[in-house]
Amino acid sequence: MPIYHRDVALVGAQGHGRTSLAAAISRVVRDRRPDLNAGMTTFDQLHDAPTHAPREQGGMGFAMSRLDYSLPMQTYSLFDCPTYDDYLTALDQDALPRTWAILVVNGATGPTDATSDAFRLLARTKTADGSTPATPHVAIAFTHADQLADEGKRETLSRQAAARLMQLGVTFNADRPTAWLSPAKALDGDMEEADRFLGFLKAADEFFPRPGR
Ligand SMILES: Nc1nc2c(ncn2[C@@H]2O[C@H](COP(=O)(O)OP(=O)(O)O)[C@@H](O)[C@H]2O)c(=O)[nH]1
Ligand SMILES: [Mg+2]
Repeated sequence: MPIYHRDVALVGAQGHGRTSLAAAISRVVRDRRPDLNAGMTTFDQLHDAPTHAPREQGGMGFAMSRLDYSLPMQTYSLFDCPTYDDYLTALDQDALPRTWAILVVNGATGPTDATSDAFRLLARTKTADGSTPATPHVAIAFTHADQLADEGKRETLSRQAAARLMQLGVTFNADRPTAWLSPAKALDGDMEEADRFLGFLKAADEFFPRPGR
């Protein structure tokens, strides 16, 4: 059976849960598919992606948190993207048109201007020939789901996030993968939460075009 690879960029405002989401995904896939993920970096080995530009830190080396994992039919490289544009140099520029982005939004507080700024960094990147804007395929993950159960309020925040993406030129389909997740619960080993994570990843895989086709 063919195996497809996806690069997945986690983008979002500082403090909205990117690192927690990456850690939770690593726990879920390792727990559920240990056969496919025997040698993976585990959630407790992940380091927090830096937020400030290296040049502001006196030339300190560039660092980005990356997690490789597998699910049936797919391998993934998940990038916990810092909220500054230097991280883009570490992504494969040719791969950007097929990069799958997860916009991470704190579900307790909603999207902010920093959410838009973080996404804009990715969306404005050019492909190798310098001409085509590489607008990635984007799913939306609301974190802190344990802190906001009210369906009406969730609906309002979803609309706000959709409006921000539309302002950035990303067309918004009603069936775009959107999930309310609690990385905190997934990291505690909550089984229902793990199912929700896997459902979200599966929905995104089915929604976005397969690479190489
Ligand atoms: N209650 C709750 N807190 C969370 C959840 N996910 C993340 N957090 C907390 O939110 C804060 C910011 O998360 P972090 O992953 O560091 O954000 P980042 O800056 O985007 O990487 C941390 O204190 C996390 O523990 C969640 O699902 N529920
Ligand atoms: Mg972080």
